[in-house]
Amino acid sequence: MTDKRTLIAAAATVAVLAVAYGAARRLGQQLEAPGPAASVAARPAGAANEFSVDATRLPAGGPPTFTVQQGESASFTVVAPRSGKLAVHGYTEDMALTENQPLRFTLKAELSGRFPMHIHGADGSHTEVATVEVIPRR
Ligand SMILES: [Cu+2]
Repeated sequence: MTDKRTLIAAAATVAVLAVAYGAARRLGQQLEAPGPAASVAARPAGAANEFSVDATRLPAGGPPTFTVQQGESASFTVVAPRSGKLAVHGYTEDMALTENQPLRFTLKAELSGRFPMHIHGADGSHTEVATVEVIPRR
């Protein structure tokens, strides 16, 4: 190796080490920097909005109410005692429903208010199985 090449190699090594040292210092400062503790515990929007109702055995107190904050999404699973259609009036079109087969769907809670979830049975029955309550944004 010539002296010139040795010099270039040494300069390159110094440059790489300088960049690595700077990066390590910055990383160390980030790790030590105190952050707001609350942000760690913050719940991601919509994370807990999963609801299910087994309409083959509704609770004695009546159909459940599922509460969602306006702007969030919610997922639902419904098991029905009869085939037909399921609708959340004000939110969804009729969705095909097969007896004892879970129907899963998601909606984005854009409108606030109370919205009945009905089974429109193929036998002509009309049964409320839940209410979706969307709490208005403040
Ligand atoms: Cu209806």
